[in-house]
Amino acid sequence: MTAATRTDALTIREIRTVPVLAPLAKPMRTASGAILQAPLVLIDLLTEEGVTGRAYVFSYQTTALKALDELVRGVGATLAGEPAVPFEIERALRARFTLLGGPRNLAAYALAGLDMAVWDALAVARGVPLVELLGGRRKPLPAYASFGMLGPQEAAAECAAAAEAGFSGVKIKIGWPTLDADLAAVRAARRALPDRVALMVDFNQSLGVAEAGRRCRALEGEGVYWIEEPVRCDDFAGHAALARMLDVPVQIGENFAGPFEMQRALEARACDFVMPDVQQIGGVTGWMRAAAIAQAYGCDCSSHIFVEASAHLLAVTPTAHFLEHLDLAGSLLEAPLAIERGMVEAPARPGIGLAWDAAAVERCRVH
Ligand code: SMN
Ligand code: MG
Repeated sequence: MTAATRTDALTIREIRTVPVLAPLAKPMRTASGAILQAPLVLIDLLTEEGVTGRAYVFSYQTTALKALDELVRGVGATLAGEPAVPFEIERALRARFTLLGGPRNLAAYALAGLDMAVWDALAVARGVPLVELLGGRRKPLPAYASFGMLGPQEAAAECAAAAEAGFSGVKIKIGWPTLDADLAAVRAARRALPDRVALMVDFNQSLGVAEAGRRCRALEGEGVYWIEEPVRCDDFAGHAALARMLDVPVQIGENFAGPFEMQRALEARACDFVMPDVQQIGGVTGWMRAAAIAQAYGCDCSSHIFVEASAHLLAVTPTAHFLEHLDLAGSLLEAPLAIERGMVEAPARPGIGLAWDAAAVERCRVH
């Protein structure tokens, strides 16, 4: 069979979306707002060849869900009849937003979701898991259990259960009204965890630089593995000042708006670790560029939510660190991502491996 007759080439026919409010296993309180359920846009990318690519995007705020759904459908409609070629699609779609200074926020999320769906379709057409299409192989990845803001008793209980389940890391969110309350939660969590289990903390951008310095210095010596987003996510100078001052590593990245922002953060020495989010960083295409940048800086790279795609992408990330196990879409899937003794491995199914549970989707659909 010559290259010209290969059937792998796909032509996009239609984008279908379903806006949903997915229940979370546990509502998640952060110092910058609570997430009680996950507003998601489920994406089906249909091709002329009968292959369907699937992905989802997350609008964070329920009030933004319909706008994101409209954006995915509106931008997606311009792809009808186009070849399913991620790099060409990225170039064409980004060009549409140049006058806006490039796709940002919801527009960027929509493009990232379409990018993930195209890559999924390509892998499904070849009958291989996404990680293999990207040149890697499925492999077990260390995951950490990710929780919201928990009081001392609840933190101790959740940490003990996570350690029992085999997790090698646990993250709790802090940024309580007082440093004492932060320390009480951290110490309760640390006491409940064996030394082998890493304890991460996440301020969710809730502090000014001076208060962050005070609180982060107080966390030194408390057995914390990383301190995440102590100040505003785009304050690279502020994070760099903290990173210089602290022994505990500073972690940022879930809000990097594309791989170039990661490069600017690393060039500013704003962090010791990075954790891009596959939606915010620009889908599979953006992730692969970010992974190369993390490697160039020798920076350990973890993931942020989007557990299914992250299980594939971290397996082809040279400086792969931890997978964040915070499952937003599992309640809508026929087969949620499996986790075994704190380790996650991408499923052997073609593509990312997403199959919607139709009944669950209908129950959660937002009309
Ligand atoms: C987080 C923020 C927003 C949505 C989900 C999770 C959090 C994290 O910052 O790192 O898990
Ligand atoms: Mg975070």
